[in-house]
Amino acid sequence: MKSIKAGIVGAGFIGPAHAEALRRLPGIEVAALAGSSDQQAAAKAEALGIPKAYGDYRRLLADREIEVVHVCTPNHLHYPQTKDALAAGKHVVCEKPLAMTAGEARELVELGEASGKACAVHFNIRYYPLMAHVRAMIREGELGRIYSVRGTYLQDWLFYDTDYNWRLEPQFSGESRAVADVGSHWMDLIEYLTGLRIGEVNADFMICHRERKKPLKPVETYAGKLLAPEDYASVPIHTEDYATVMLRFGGGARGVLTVSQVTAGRKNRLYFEIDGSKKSVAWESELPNQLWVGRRDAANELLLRDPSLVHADSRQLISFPGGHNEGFPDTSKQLFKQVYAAVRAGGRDSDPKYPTFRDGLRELELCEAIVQSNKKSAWIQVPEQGGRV
Ligand code: SOE
Repeated sequence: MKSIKAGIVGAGFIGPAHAEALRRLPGIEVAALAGSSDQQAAAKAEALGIPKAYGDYRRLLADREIEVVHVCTPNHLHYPQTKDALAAGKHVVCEKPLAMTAGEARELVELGEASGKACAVHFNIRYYPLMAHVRAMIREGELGRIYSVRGTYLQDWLFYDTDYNWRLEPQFSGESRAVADVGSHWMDLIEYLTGLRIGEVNADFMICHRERKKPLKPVETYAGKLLAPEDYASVPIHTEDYATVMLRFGGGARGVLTVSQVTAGRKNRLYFEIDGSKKSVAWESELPNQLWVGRRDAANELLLRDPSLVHADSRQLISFPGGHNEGFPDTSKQLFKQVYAAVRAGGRDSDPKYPTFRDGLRELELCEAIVQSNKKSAWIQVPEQGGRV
């Protein structure tokens, strides 16, 4: 099998996670890393054992042996770097959000589809094996008609006013923070699982820390806990730490989502409950190997991830026997497995098995509707053709 060479752009929290997941798949070589300077890229590449280091991503794009580019930089760079990667003839796996605005994302969808290349967005939560099981349960009618969906995505890495990261600055991160950063995963997952589309949203945002203490040097995501308080300057904050969004789905189902980046003790917990006319299900990402199934007239169940107990679609995403828990790094591995199968088969296909740029656009459209709803304190319709260009 000829190995496919990947290049990673971005050496912060998620770039190395992409590299690690890729290395666990056969026939893929992580050949190059691009960072923010020659020095930083060389140091990171050496630490990760990646042979080539570039201080400018354009040099990685000019490297003819790189076929697939992973865009893992701060949000404001996703659009220009993805556009340049497509222009350089590469397949692209872009971190979420695909762009800063739905308008930019729409352009990338068009360019991506015209390119004939595989164009993926890293909505990795879909790839916890039990998510494929829930999706199959819903598709096959086991839950019945979906009445409602509730859930949360809670984190605590921005809990203190001394916690700081580029995600707090709208020019790098976008107009929404908590909703766009983690709510987007939840909404992507729920639409994917249920097949329902969110038609209208009504949102209420809160900023807990209107001022934060910004460190005098850059801090990688999740690395802020290591700094001492005297190294900070006070800056105003304009994006939400916390939000609740009511949801009206097409077909009549209702939902509610709460996101927070200031909930002590919740490290990175996506939770949902889906109520159907026959059964309910509940799942959380911090205990991803178990699924609660609720019944009215029989005992509830706790399904443990085990290849012999789950739907065939879920079995495809399982690499280890029951009891040998799989987690966050496995989700990226499974997502990349689908993308690289498409790359090996020549690129874009008519029914991609991974989240595409259209899914990236969909989340930006949802986030823009949510931001607007919070500003107007009103229900806002999500574009009818959401995700379409
Ligand atoms: C930071 O809040 C973050 O890294 C998100 O950007 C990710 O998508 C999520 O996986 C965990 O938290």
